[in-house]
Amino acid sequence: MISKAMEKALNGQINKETYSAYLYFAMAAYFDSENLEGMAGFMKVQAQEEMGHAMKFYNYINEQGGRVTLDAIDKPQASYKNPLEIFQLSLKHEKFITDSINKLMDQAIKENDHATKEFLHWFVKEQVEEEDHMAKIVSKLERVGESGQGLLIMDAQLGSRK
Ligand code: OFO
Repeated sequence: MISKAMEKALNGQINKETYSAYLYFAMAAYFDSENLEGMAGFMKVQAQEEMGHAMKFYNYINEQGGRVTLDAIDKPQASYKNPLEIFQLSLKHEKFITDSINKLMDQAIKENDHATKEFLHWFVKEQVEEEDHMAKIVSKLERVGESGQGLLIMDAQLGSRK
């Protein structure tokens, strides 16, 4: 069993993970409109992973005899300056998610909720990877600068993500 406060907080995370998926789909749509299919493909895979994260919370709440309740999803930004801005925003967003996971962990510790702490460990590790992944892409795109050729190489590289 989880507390009512924990149930509410975990439901809040379902919303954030689903918003993450929506945000990355919006970014994919921008890339598709710019004919950067590799980057679009990368963001589609990312969006699917985020739905997987939302489902982990969904399943955990149910396993713990809680009630899943879904809230409205915010509208994501639709237009962007360039690929660098998109990956900078992605990194910023992942930092926001890390902060949210850390707050859930703080709550689980405060409530002495060992099962939820165990469940959240996967996300603590996942966020280290997510931030590292986005930060590396930002750094490469900064080096690419205005080079069209560099951008196409990055597009091909990012498109190889399965
Ligand atoms: Fe991007 O890790 Fe979930 O939100």
